Amino acid sequence: MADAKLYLRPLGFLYGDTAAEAVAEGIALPLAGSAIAFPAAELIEGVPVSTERRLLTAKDLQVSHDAELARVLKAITAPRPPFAGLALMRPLIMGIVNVTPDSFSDGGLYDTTEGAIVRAAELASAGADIVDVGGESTRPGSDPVEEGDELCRVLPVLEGLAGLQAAVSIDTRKASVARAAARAGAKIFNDVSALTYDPDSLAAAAETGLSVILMHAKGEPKTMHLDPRYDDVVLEVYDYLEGQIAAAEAAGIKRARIVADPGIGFGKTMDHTVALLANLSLFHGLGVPILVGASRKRFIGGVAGGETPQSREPGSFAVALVAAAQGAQILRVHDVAGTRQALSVWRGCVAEPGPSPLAS
Ligand code: 7PJ
Repeated sequence: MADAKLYLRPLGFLYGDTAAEAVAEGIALPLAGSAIAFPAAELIEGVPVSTERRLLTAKDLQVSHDAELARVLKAITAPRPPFAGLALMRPLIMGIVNVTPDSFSDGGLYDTTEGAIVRAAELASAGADIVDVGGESTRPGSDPVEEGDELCRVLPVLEGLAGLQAAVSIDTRKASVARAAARAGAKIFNDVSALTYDPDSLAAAAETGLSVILMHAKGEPKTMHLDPRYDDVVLEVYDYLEGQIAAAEAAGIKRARIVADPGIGFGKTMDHTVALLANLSLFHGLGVPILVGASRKRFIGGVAGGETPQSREPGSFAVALVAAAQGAQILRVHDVAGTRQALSVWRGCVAEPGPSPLAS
């Protein structure tokens, strides 16, 4: 069965000089063209009838005559072109700017607009590579927002971000909002519905030239948390994203402009989320950069306690490292400075041999 569907999950990551040496020796392969290498991978085939999983070394992978395996391996190892003008050699940080009325303790629209602009500037100076501006809450249990209301919330903010030292992303499910955002200078259309909510979204992305983030969600925000079920959450989310990437390409959106996101918390239980994060490296087989947005989400409280979103910050840093260690290219977070510190210490320790970067 040379062309049956299969999945590869890179394992056993190496970093820094060790990774480069192992790749040069042919005993490991580069992950998405980055400085991370993997010496082995789990092969998953026969899904769903007779699913079989076995470990293969980098050598096994390279000598395989299976065309589908070679295709997936190429997708995993190939360098990723810059996304929205940003090189992907280290994890990028996307800072969250909410322009939803419940995000600020008091004040009307003017305060919210001003507050959001100030917040975006703070995040950029804290080192955010991207700021993600959203005017519709899509948290579990939330109601949809009218298009006009959403535009009124986000447009003045986007207009106030001209000249910001970070790429601007619009977090929306609506094509008209994305089109207006593009006119105001946004570079990224971040859609938690993977361009499926609004029938005009694929065309809007293609016509504006915006880069897109395609996120998996099961169900609608209002009800998605109630009883999500999957046979195999990891493979189902992968298949869904693969289909949406193909749909986006068919609509004229270049692959270099696409990022995939497993959609942490969107129609997933704590166990589903943990499975996705533990198997994140599998998603490199999609052949596009991976974004993870786990910051302050509910599952952190489920795993480790933490009733309020703010109290889940340490767990959020831990998830950022779990994702970065598997080569995730973009991390969507609330605390940009804290995430940067966590990533810098981690990178300093794993990627650069010699004296500890903490010693100075
Ligand atoms: C995500 C998002 C996410 C992407 C939100 C929250 C809910 N966009 N927008 N990925 N989450 N791409 O931040 O708690 O996980 S809104």
